Amino acid sequence: MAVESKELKLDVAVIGAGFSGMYMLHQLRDKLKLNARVFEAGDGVGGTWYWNRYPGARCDSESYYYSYSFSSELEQEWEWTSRYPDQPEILEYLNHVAERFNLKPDIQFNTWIESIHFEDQENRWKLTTSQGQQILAQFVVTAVGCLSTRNTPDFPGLKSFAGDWYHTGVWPHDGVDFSGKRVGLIGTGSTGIQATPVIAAEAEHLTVFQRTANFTVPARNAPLEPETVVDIKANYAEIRALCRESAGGFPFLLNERLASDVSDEERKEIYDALWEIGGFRFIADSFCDLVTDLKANDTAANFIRAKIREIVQDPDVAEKLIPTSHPYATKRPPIDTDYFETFNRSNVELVDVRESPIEEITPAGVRTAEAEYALDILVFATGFDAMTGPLLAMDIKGTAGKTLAAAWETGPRSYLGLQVAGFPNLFTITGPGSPSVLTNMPVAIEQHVEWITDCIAHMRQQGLSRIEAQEDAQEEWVEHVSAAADETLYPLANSWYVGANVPGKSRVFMPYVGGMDVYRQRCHDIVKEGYKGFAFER
Ligand code: NA7
Repeated sequence: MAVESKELKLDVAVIGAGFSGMYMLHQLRDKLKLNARVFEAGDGVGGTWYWNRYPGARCDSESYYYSYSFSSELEQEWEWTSRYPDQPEILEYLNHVAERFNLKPDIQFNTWIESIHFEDQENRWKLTTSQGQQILAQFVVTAVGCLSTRNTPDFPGLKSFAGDWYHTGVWPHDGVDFSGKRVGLIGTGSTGIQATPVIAAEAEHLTVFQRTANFTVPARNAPLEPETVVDIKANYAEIRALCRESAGGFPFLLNERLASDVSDEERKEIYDALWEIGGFRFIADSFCDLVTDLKANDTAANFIRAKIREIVQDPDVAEKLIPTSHPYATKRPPIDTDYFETFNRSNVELVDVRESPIEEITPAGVRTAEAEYALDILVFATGFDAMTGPLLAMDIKGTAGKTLAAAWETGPRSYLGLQVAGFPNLFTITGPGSPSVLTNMPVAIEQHVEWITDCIAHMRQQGLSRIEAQEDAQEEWVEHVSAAADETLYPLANSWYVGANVPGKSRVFMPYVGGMDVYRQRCHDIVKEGYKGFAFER
């Protein structure tokens, strides 16, 4: 690990050592030969996969394409063991990458960046760590992830709880022993849906507190057969090319048929077959209008609702589990292993907190408007202050001392999700306004890292010292991001995509829904047009 020095001068300071920060470091240091260092709050690499160690934590993208594509040696030597990699395996992979590319000596761990202030005259940033260390850098690249600032609802009485409580996003490294315990779990997003069956199998009793019933389809996880691994490795070039060409960064193109193109019977057969295949194929291989046409969406939503009624034995519990508040996939669609089946267990209870809200946490457990639930352990699977949270958690001040918080008072504004006007030489990997969370993340990350690398290389070659997104280009992009969202059903849901999960957050659809393929082309064209929308200075 890099050693802290009092005032450090860098070409580039990178914040965060997850998928993005690690690849960014590799590009800056090993390709451009720049003096770069990564600052990481944790004591290891991995980002999301370092922090989210909750039971059942697993990726929803399949292992063979939820990985870096930049090194064919890496993809040939690494062996994934299951269809969807679990958290320990992804963390092991990321540690392997860090070792293989000798990244750790240039990552400063246990370091929280408190402030990032622009020094206008010098065209450089001054960063301050929580330990008081100061760093001067020409460029700053934030690689802080989209879902890394935890959302812990401020329930009255939490401090009085006599048991132990945990947020899934900062799980103890040596795990939590649920055996013989009465456990409460708040939240039924992707995390709660993954954790529920695993905790239920271990705990004496599990109470799931659900605010919004969620759609989920089976993941159908399984070990990867040796022949499958051989086949994947033989076809990696094609797989990666498909990932780069597709709208979602997946190695399969969206089916182009409409839900109305087929009869009711055929549609049911298609959904039945995809339910068996599992995972995001349910969306990609069914119909292309599920998130743009409410009638089409209803066909998928009603199919899943019927499945819930079929799986869950108690009809009252089934009705509570049936989502009615939003169209399918307009909240991030989870995939699961035995989620609905878990509610057939005698040690699992479902509490609808929309019907009877949580009023307080008591020393003994959780008290809703109707009853008190005695608990030994409370798990918050309550998500994140998504996309803007990790950036606003730092005190970022751009030109004329304007803070990022002020610039984003009414919601995030950026050019391509890569830069913010008024914040020169600051790049935001998978920032709001880019496809990010709507894609297979490593694909979006690699595209941003490579674009930033090329941009800095261009500046060095041309003797340019400052790049800044232009207000008018930013305005146009913000409008485009919002118009693209308005063509879909996404804005109908109270999701973290629009910030609805965090009280008081401006309601803005944050990721770019126009597709990774379209976005990639746009970024490419902008470079071809002489970095249109960006201003440079010598
Ligand atoms: P999510 O998807 O934001 O889910 C959080 C869950 O917690 C969701 O069910 C929320 O209900 C619930 N929640 C949040 N605040 C409260 C309060 N105050 N009371 C009761 N319930 C609450 O986060 P995840 O960690 O599951 O997933 C995040 C992403 O990580 C995921 O989408 C993948 O991309 C990976 P709500 O639906 O808001 O009513």
